[in-house]
Amino acid sequence: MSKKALYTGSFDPMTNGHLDIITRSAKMFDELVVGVIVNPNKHPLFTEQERVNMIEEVTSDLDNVRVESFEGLLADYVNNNGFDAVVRGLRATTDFEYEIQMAQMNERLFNKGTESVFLMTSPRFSFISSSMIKEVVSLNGCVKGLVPEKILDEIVAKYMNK
Ligand code: COD
Repeated sequence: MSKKALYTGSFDPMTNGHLDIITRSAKMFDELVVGVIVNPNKHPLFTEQERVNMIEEVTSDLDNVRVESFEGLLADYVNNNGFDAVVRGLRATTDFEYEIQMAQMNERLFNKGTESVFLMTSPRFSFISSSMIKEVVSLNGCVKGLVPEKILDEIVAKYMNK
């Protein structure tokens, strides 16, 4: 039976750490949906559409990957769309503490035994986070090699237009 997974995040903006998790999990499942979460209480730098477009551009060569965005409870989206697994990435013990809480809460909320699946970060990407990228770019630092080449200019331009 074909297996369908969801990789969720804020992706504000997408980094090479995210791309690595997407590429690796796309090999593990028949279908991978990258789910951009829209939280009305947060104020992301990039709009929902910009985040979706950037991920679509970068993953256009991965045939079994598509990008969606959604608002509200992750478990509702998972239950309504019948995912077999939710993929998350782990970098450090700080990620672990948050992720185990979220996985255990979701275990109660998921309907049909959807599994949370964790992939360890690749060492070369372990220090990368969206917030670190934004801080460096805002101070005119170079993030080449840390975000996908195709969206580097768009990320830098965001701060030039501010
Ligand atoms: N290497 C490997 N993995 C990475 C890297 C990297 N360099 N950078 C990020 N990741 C992983 C993160 O650990 C995470 O698993 C994923 O990629 C996405 O990361 P972010 O930073 O874009 O997104 P988060 O972690 O801020 O997203 C949090 C959510 C928005 C997904 C979460 O808050 C949520 O699910 N909200 C929905 C509301 C809800 O259902 N709440 C109840 C949860 S129980």
